Amino acid sequence: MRLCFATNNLHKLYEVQQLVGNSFKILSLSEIGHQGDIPEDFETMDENSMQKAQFIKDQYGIDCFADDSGLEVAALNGAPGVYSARYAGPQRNSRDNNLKLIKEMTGVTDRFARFRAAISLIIDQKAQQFEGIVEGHIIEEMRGSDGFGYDPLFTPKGYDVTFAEMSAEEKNKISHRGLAVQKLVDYLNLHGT
Ligand code: ITT
Repeated sequence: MRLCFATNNLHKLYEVQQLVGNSFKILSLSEIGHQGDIPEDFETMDENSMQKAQFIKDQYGIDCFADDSGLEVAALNGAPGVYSARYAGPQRNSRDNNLKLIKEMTGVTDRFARFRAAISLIIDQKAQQFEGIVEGHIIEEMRGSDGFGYDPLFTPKGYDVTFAEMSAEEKNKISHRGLAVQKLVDYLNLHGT
């Protein structure tokens, strides 16, 4: 079986390819000939991930899935949340985003945060959604060089290391995306696709 992963984020693509292994073949957007942005106009991850999957399904007629994800920080009332990619501005730069988060969290004692991933799948004219959440804390300075996005500032609950100090395999075992993709794989196995 072949499914397109409707993402322009190559880090997400890499993580999901590692997770899925040989269960099914993932087609990237470049492999199906898509270039450019995919609209994400809503204010929830569930709606945005469905919009991304539906956009590719409508344009190319191919079964696909999409991930919309982000970091929700309790002391910031859930920000950056659905705006995680563009927290510090439309340049969508991870370093700028991390520096802004460090600044917003200066002097804040409640460091609780969670990553959330919403995956939408469109297959055989049916839509399904899968969620993954990982809880943890925001540290004061960036640590580690693996991963992407806010990984250098996030320590998952029960760990001293950040996601950026873990291998992709270690991160995938406990991450929001890892948990959501596991549900996606289980669904596909159960439905014999
Ligand atoms: P696509 O929409 O093309 O998939 P994107 O990067 O724009 O790529 P999102 O709109 O879902 O994806 O934004 C997700 C942002 O949330 C991402 O750019 C990071 O800033 C952050 N994020 C999500 N998952 C993360 C993870 O596993 N580690 C670190 N940061 C993450």
